[in-house]
Amino acid sequence: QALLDAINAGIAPYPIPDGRKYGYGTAGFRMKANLGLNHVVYTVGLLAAIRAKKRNATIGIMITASHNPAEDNGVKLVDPMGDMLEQSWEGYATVLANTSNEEMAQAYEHLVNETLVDEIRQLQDRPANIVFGRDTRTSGPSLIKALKAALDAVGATYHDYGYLTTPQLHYMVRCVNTQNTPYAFGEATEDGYYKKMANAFKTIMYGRKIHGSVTADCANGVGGPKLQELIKYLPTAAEGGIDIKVINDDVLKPEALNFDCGADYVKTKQKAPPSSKAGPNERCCSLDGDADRVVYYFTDSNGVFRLLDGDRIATLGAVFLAEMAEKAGLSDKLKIGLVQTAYANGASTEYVEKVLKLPVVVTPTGVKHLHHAAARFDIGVYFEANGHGTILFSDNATKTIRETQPKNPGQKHALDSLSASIDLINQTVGDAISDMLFAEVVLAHKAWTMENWLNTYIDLPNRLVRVEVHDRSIFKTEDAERKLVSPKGAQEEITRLVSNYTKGRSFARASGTEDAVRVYAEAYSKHEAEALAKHVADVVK
Ligand code: NG1
Ligand code: ZN
Repeated sequence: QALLDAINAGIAPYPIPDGRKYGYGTAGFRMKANLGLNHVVYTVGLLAAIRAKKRNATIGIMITASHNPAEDNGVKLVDPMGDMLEQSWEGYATVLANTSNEEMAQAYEHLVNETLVDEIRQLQDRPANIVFGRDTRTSGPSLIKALKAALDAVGATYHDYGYLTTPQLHYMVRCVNTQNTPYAFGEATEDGYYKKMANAFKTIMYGRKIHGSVTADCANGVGGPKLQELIKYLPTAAEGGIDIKVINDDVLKPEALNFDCGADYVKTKQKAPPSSKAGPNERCCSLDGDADRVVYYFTDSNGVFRLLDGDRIATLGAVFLAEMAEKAGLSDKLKIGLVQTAYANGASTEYVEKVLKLPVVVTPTGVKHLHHAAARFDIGVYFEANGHGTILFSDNATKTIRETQPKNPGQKHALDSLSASIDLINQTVGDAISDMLFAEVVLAHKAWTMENWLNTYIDLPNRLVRVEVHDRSIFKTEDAERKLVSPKGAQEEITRLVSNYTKGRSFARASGTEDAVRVYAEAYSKHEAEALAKHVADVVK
């Protein structure tokens, strides 16, 4: 009863504003921070404690709203290996968030009984340990206060990391939970994170040189100060390292966050942030507000803006890893594959299958689907076109790479590069800073300019349109969202339209984050891609 009283007392300052409904979506809870998010965060604290007992491990909580406007915020849970919360628990999170203050203690007790049903006594007595971090939004501190109130109420132990990027928090969770095991991931400190990455970078760069500088737009988010910190650990250009020009790293002006800058701006607007001073052919990249997404771009000699999105980073990574695996003599032992969604440009898929001769798996939209599919390869490369992605190395791959004895210097270099890649890449989740360093390393290895990278294949012209519909729930898909099974007859109509276009491909699906249906179309020419998109949009309207 003391516990239940504590829960009730703790949540008293955080009622649900009238009529609010919350849902744990693809990226956790996300909304305007002043619409009762502290209530939601409190319930997430309660759930995290239950989850920690259930898994007998440390659970992570990240407070961020990524690329959303400055007045938004959000919260998500991180499972023990640094992966996203298991899907079956998203429903519990939603139920608890929508519980009124009066019923909170009861709901908590009910959830404990339901989820810790197996060996309820032992599990209840287990300690619950939680780690958390937040981005730079001004609503952060008050949300952390609500979170701590929940954790104190249920007697959980916790560590507050303060400011972290989302992928840094994922890294910490995995480090804490793998300490003193054969799978130790690293030291669970920021210093440990930077050292691991910088050491891997130095190994993989041995004997190579990065040409020119890279301008990194940090969306005026938490990635700015963190990237500045990492730079202190990296060799400078003069020392054979890297020249990173950090821009948009102002975290003191809250309203500047994600405003006219950042990965989402660049990808959606298809242009460089106005603040960028980079000249023609200069390498640029943009992170998003919590630094889990990155896209590259440059302006070519004709002044045309060129975007190198997640598809391009994925193929770049695959080229490099396949080449290193071959040089290491491990091509037969390591099954390398790429995971994409239906939004990946058809030319990238063809390039991977026909030129690189690697398998491509297509999954539904949403990072967790891609992540799981990638885990089935020895080396699984996955990226969404928007720049969120990473590369997974299986235990078998890690062991094979680390235990193979090189027979000549070439093989040794390849093995060292693969081994360092395992450490350079944040395998828990997409990490803009880590992905950026990896892309830089690969470009240096191949001595590729931005033009070279762009010319590996030519994107098919494409068009993405958002269609407002009366009820998007009637749009049901199969085959990784590429075919509609409902409404009846729609797919036949789309298939017929597509057959009229050279290299035509199109699909429609309900968005998981907005109240709309998205139609994607690509074809041989820009004109055709646009016409196809328009016709398919007419079918779903
Ligand atoms: P929806 O709204 O379900 O299409 C969008 C993005 C995804 C992903 C999620 C956020 C497109 C076409 N879709 O999903 O790639 O980033 O938001 O998790 O860009
Ligand atoms: Zn993000």
